[in-house]
Amino acid sequence: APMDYSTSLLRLTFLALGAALVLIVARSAFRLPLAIDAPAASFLHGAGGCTRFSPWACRSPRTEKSTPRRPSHESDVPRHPLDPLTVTEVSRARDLLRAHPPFASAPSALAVHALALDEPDKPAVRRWRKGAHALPPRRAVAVVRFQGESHVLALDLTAGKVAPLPVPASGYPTMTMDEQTALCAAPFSDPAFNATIRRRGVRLDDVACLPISLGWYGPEEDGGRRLIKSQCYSTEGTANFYMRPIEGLTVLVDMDTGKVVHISDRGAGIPIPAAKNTDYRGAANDDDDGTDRFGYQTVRAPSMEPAPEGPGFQIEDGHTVRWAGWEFHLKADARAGLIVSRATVQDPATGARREVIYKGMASELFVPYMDPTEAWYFKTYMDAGEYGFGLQAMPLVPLNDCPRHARYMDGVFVAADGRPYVRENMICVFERYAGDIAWRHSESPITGMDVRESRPKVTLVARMAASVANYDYIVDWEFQTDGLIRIKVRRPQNVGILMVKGTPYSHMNQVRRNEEMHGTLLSENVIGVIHDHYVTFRLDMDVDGADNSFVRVDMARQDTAPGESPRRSYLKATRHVASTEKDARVRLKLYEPAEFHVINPTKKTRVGNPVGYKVVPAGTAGSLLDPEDPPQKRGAFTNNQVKRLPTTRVKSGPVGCSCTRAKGRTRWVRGRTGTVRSRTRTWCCGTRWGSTTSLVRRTSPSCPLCRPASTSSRSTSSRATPSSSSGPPWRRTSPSVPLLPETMHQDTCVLEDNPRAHWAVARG
Ligand SMILES: [Cu+2]
Repeated sequence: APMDYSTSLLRLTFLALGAALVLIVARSAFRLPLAIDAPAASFLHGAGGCTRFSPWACRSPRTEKSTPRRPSHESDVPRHPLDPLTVTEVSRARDLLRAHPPFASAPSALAVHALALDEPDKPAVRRWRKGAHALPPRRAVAVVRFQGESHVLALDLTAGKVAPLPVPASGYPTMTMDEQTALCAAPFSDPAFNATIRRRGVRLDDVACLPISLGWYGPEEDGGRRLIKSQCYSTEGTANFYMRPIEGLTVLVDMDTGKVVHISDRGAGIPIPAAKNTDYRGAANDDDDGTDRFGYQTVRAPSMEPAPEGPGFQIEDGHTVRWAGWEFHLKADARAGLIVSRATVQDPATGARREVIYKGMASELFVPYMDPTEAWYFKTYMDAGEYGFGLQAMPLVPLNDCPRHARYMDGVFVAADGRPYVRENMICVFERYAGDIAWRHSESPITGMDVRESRPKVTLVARMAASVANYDYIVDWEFQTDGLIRIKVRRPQNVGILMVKGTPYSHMNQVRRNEEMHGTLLSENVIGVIHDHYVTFRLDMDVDGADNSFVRVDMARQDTAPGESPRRSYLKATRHVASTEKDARVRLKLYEPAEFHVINPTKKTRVGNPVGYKVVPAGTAGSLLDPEDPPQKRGAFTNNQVKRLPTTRVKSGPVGCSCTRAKGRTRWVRGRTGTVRSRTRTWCCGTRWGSTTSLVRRTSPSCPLCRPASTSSRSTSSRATPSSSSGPPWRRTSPSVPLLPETMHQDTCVLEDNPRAHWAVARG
């Protein structure tokens, strides 16, 4: 039960204050500044510095005092070509936008939906060396709305130039947080809405509404307007208001005007589920003295003290992470959440630094619900493109979300009014040790050798957690000492907070035989609706250089010839280098297994195989929807579990895609002044980032992983090095991989996996 609409602000508010007084609480929590147009420079200080668009991003004086180590964002400067826009740069971009002719006439009417670094071209980034080269010119791409129109603009922050870029043909930009928050209040401005709430015997103060993206279902639903649907819940008696839907009540709102367009009210006979036993807060089970009502032992994370010399990793210049031979650039992104770039690893045999991934990130999350009825059919969320995966990532909770020795990284994002704000502690980096063994071997007495080798499994994790309405996604990028990178997407709890449907039924004995419920009766008056979660990753692999090929290794039965062998059959691997995009569109089949390798055909291992990485989809699923079903057309990137895209498509700018309400096909453009090429057709969102997509099952414990396709003899020998030699032995393994030859230019791998609907169980 995931979903995503929503305003994290509301959730925070509910968590902090319990239910109640949504509007009033929300309004006061905004800490409205005296003047919206106060100088941006003061944005970090005091209540007056908070913009009304970033209520949770404001730093309270208390927070500042408790984190004196934190570098000042106001004086931060970019130090790497891929560093995200700084506070100063965002402010600069804002000034440029507001002075740009179309917007200068009414700058306060300008809404910034996205503003991000326009990354320099890959060759320039790969060439760049700290200290030896100046930073490439800093550029940005902005997606804005102004007087009912979308605009995409290229900003040259150094030269102070603004140039318009082509605007996607369909769809709208990611909603701003400000919009998502304001939309929660929109229904209350409509007397008919208030009347129907009262008719149900619900207090308006107890009602919380969430903006739910619409998808795209044809022009008759579109009308050229930026629309959204709002559905509401009763917060009475529980923080888990998601369990108390006011079913069948759907409010269509025009996002540009904030006005209610239409109200569909078909659920009058459906009771609001009871609040009893729905509260997930720990304190809800406590007695007055703070102990658990039933005497359950409270389990706390064991403390894991860093070594006296400090944690085993360093973060240099704010974004460059180094650990156990690994080095990568890490940053927060409003849309993708976190982005790992320029991941390289040191070869234990030669000491040389070897490239692995140029850029990797979540490109889209697609969550279609499987209920075609009026109040549910449109629930086909794109959590990244519509809501902003990074925008929804809340500050991590030290010691509970990340262990004691973790270090934290902030996100600098842009509010709708163009001002920068800081999302503190959005990413954490830490060494993980969970008691597992990375490698071991003991000799048996048979050989007479006294060998007992064992290395603890210590990994490095970069983590974020996005709270998209009721749903919390934890994304871990985990780096191993043997060269493996594992991307995990999890929800933290087996029993999460569900997006449920109200029903008149309180027991299965009331349900007619063969009645289609589109889900499971979880509790009295509550149905958990079947749905999918697809998380798509784009992995732009640069294994030992940018010249990589995508190889599919098909495994099939080979029959022996009569008399050839006592065996009648064996498994034979056949390698195909993808030469077209179609070649690298993978649909996984259990009895037609395959492996997926990204190789560098120009670089060979000692025995002559090309080096490469294997991309391993873990926990996969394929969409069962009709390919012509509107949600599936939008989410067509889920048609394949692994997909390679041509290099040319990898050039997509960071913010050029308009996902909200986009039709199946949309367009994106490269966002760079002077290099704007013709528009390229591609699927929105999933492949927007170009190259690869991996669909990950959100509910599986671990998802896709990239790892060496196999172990080279060199790495094996290094593993066998006695631990008494210099340095931690478990850090000496090789990422090199033997693979097959071939040529072809491509960029990435991918994987995917996704989930069939999960049937959740409600508490109570
Ligand atoms: Cu779910």
